Amino acid sequence: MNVMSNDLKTLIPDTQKFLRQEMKQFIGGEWVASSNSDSFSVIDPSSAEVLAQVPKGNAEDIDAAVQAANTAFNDPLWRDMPPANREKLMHRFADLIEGHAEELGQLEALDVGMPSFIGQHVEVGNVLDTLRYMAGWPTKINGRTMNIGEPMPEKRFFAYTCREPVGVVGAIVPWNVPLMIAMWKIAPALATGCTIVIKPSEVTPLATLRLAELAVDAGIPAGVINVVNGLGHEAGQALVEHPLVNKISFTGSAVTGKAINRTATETLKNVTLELGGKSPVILLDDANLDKAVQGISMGIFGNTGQVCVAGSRLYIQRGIFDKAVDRLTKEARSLKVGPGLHPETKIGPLVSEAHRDKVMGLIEAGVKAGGEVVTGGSQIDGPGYYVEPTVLINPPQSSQVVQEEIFGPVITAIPFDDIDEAAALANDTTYGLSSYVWSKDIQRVHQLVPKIRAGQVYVNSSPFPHPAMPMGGYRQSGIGRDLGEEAINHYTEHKSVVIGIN
Ligand code: TXE
Repeated sequence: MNVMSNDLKTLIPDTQKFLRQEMKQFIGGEWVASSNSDSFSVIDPSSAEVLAQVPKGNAEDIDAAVQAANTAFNDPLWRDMPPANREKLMHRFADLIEGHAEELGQLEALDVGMPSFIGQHVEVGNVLDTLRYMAGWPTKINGRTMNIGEPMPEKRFFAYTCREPVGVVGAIVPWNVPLMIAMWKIAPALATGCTIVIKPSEVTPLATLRLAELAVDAGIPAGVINVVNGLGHEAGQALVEHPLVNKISFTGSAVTGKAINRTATETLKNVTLELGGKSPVILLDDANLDKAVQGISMGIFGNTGQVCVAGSRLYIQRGIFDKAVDRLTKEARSLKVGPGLHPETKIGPLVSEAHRDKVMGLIEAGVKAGGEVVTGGSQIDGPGYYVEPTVLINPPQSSQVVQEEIFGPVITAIPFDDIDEAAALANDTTYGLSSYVWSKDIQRVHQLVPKIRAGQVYVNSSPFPHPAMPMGGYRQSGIGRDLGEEAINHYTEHKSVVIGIN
């Protein structure tokens, strides 16, 4: 075993057993062979070795899954289930996931490359928090009675609104935190009485398949959660086109999000898009530098920077620029890079060779544009797809490395003089997903927060998606919101009922 590769002998028996089974589609509550014999390989990014062969589903498989989801949606067993029973099922599902947290964490470590400790405790932790938070909603989704007066002479009315599930949801999920993002779409679907067909990323499908199996073990009726593996332009496209799918919830790149939005227009689907970001971090000169450096480091190097809310553009008030860069450099150098299953690993490999090459290309473009690498900047030789945590100072604000989402362990640092300049630099991007402010001065914080055009502002904190807080972006970071009450709204239709009573 290469020291930079996962040692599969350290996997727990449950994970080994799951990896040995033949991967199929999960449709109507059972494993189903794909309509064709094509498959793709799932690769361990720490070793470039094949972990599993997964069927390459097509429009026929998507149709079978959508039909199963539509049947389950119209089945009184699910449709008329009392909200408290739905809540109970969701808690049972969460308890079962909790019992399998180590297995799921290991699958994420193998598939994505993240440290298995993070997979088990941070990612699966968020999966559980999301499911349990959303389990509180079924009993609280209500309409209103409306006083519409007497709009016609001598005719009286009783009027109310009610909320109904939007129907069959198509969820298209990326590879960076696959299980967590799948649950951001599954949990509101369960809470509102929708059914769902998930198309995981072809790069990281394993843990999502295991999750669907656990849902059935928890008693969630067959057909409520279905998983079809396949490529984006085949299975993904077929899901977006399918006339029985009422809503698409997508997380991924802005380019694909725009294409999906165009396709979904044909059948006028309800669409939620959570796209990329290029999130600014504003470090003011009064901040607690120890805490700020740790938080900034976690916010860009966590999950090897493959996080949509990664704080990738650091703006430092000029007086503390050198000191802050020096501290961040030391912090970056202290992070242990290695395979996900190794207990000391803090930073895993990037998810694929193609993605590693994209990240390296952007670092090189940043240097060509005038940026200076103060630490990192290189890939690490070996079979895995490793890139050193990288700090790049003073690239031009207009350069590709500052404007384009890198999705890797790379942070740029640029000085500013006052908060108006900081806000202008922060907003100088096509994105608007997340943002970060580090300062102890509450007045300056409150002056800055309203100036920032982004769906989230974290003050004196690295990012953590809380299930009660809506998650999504301004501008080209997306449409709509995952999580929170906003997600419940996106998964329900509002019906107005007006009854003449005389
Ligand atoms: O994303 P895609 P990719 C960003 C990040 C990354 C870049 C490219 O910058 O480097 O996107 O990653 C499915 N119809 N983010 O190429 O293409 C695809 O199969 C329907 C940010 O992996 O967006 C996968 O399941 N579906 C992001 C999913 O879309 C299609 C997370 C995401 O793939 C499709 C991931 C189509 N035509 C990448 N084409 C975030 N917001 O967190 C592809 N797919």
